[in-house]
Amino acid sequence: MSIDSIASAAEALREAEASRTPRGRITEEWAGLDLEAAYAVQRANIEARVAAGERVIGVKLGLTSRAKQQRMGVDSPLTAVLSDAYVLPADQPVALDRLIQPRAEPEIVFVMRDALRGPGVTAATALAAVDRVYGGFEVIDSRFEGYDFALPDVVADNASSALFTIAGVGVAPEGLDLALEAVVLSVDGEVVDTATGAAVQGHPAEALALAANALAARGEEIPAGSIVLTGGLTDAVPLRAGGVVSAEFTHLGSVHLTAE
Ligand code: OOG
Ligand code: MG
Repeated sequence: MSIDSIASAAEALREAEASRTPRGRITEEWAGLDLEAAYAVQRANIEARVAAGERVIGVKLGLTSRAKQQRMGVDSPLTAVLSDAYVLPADQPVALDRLIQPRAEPEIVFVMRDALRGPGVTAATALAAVDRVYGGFEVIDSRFEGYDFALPDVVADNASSALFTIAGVGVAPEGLDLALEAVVLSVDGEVVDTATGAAVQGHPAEALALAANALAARGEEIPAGSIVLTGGLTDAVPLRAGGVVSAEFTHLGSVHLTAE
């Protein structure tokens, strides 16, 4: 795909986000938008954010759990980039008028002590580079109408990223069995879903290793200090004005999201 096409597809996604107007799949409009071109579109829009003064603070994985893959109809994990503009301070409500069709999903989140660079990163080496582990929520907001996308579309759309928040002060990874770390997801006090860390690639550290190895294939690494979202543990739930969505983790604390 030509550089011009990558730039125009990137602009179309920025425009959808800025105007809060969801659009159709870009893979239908830009023939030849394969996975490589999609990561180039993702990168172009991160560069635009950085040029506008935002800072890259980490990496996220998308579609690492079967719950997410089945719901979205895409069976391959992907990576995306976190900017400081996505941070939602704890206890701050989600402003629905700034978003298109927000949904919340509970995630296990790593903060890295050391850099990680693939290839060949294993779950064990990945976990050894982690400083602290947090429970959190990601708020996704696809720029595609009804979350209707193929893998290159969602890659180009920076994996539907919009906001994320993390709970508490974090826990050192050594004492945790993250495959067995459970989460209970509630909406307005009613339990709607449950999962354990094994939902994401068998273990969240497998997801972290996957990210390091996938980034290495594109010449990138996970720098020390990065925040890494390992992917929704359950299907995401829509946010509604006045509603409360809660994620209670076994050892990682509780996170509550309100929306207005
Ligand atoms: C894609 C974003 C996926 C996750 O945690 O799986 C993601 C989507 O579901 O719109 O953030
Ligand atoms: Mg997510």
